Amino acid sequence: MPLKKVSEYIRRNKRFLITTHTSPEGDALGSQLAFYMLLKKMGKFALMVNEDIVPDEYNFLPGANKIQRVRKSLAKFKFDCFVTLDCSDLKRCGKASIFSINKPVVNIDHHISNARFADVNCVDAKASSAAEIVYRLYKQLRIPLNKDIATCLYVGILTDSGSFHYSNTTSLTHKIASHLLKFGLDSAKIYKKIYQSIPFRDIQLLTRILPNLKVQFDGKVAWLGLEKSSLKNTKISIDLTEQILSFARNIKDVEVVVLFKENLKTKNEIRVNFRSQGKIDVNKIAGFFGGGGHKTASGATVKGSLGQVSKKVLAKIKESL
Ligand SMILES: [Mn+2]
Repeated sequence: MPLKKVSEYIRRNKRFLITTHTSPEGDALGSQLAFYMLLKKMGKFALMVNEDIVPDEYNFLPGANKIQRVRKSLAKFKFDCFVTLDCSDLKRCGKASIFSINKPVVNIDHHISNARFADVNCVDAKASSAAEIVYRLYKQLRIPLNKDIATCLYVGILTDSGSFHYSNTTSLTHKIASHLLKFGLDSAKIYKKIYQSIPFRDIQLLTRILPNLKVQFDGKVAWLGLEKSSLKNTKISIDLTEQILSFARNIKDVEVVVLFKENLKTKNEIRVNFRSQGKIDVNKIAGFFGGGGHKTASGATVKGSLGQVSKKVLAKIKESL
């Protein structure tokens, strides 16, 4: 992984546009903000531009208010380099990808399915998170950390490691987290802000959805189909997908969890999210349907109705059980 090459790129250029994937979560925002602060510390000019807003539970992240939404007027802005964080391909950054046209692109990521779409690809599928790679960049460039930077990096690692319980959690993950906590972070408070701030109405919505959860293939697969009508006129502030998946993951003997969700914007299109306990490579299964991600967490967007897509995908999963 060419950390050195990225470091050279940073040293050589002055003005950067930094983005991450659509529907950003902890690692997307944590790595983006920490990378932004790295550039600032080096006296560079940088702009953070995302397609989507920062979700409420991540608003406490230092610098979150500096993230801008994609808009036309930004086209006037002059920059030398386009950087993506936590994106497995250029499409994942949504509308922000228009800024990559005719610019050198740097890709900092940890998805095994990463398409190596950039001029400099800094991809390590063994890293727990994109934030972990940004942490290594700080080391490589000898830029000292502070409490704000440590908070962003910690949140990236915390969320992508499932609060240190997913199989991507290694002794190195804990070692880095340990170093970050030394900057006076309140880990209990951070956890509460991200995971224990669910509005009651969202819990009520969850209790209406969860009865549709099913298990199949000797209880090895848990899955749920979500129609768009069940979400219509509902304000949801939680990451519903993540909540359902992590709940179903706790079922005894379940190896794979799948969520099928009717796309709110596009007709006849289903977003499929996979989670695996480790035995089954869901990156491969998602890859079969044109998606990807990690071995234990992945996703794909598949054309068809809820019934058609779930049938096809469940049949594919059955093959790998
Ligand atoms: Mn990530």
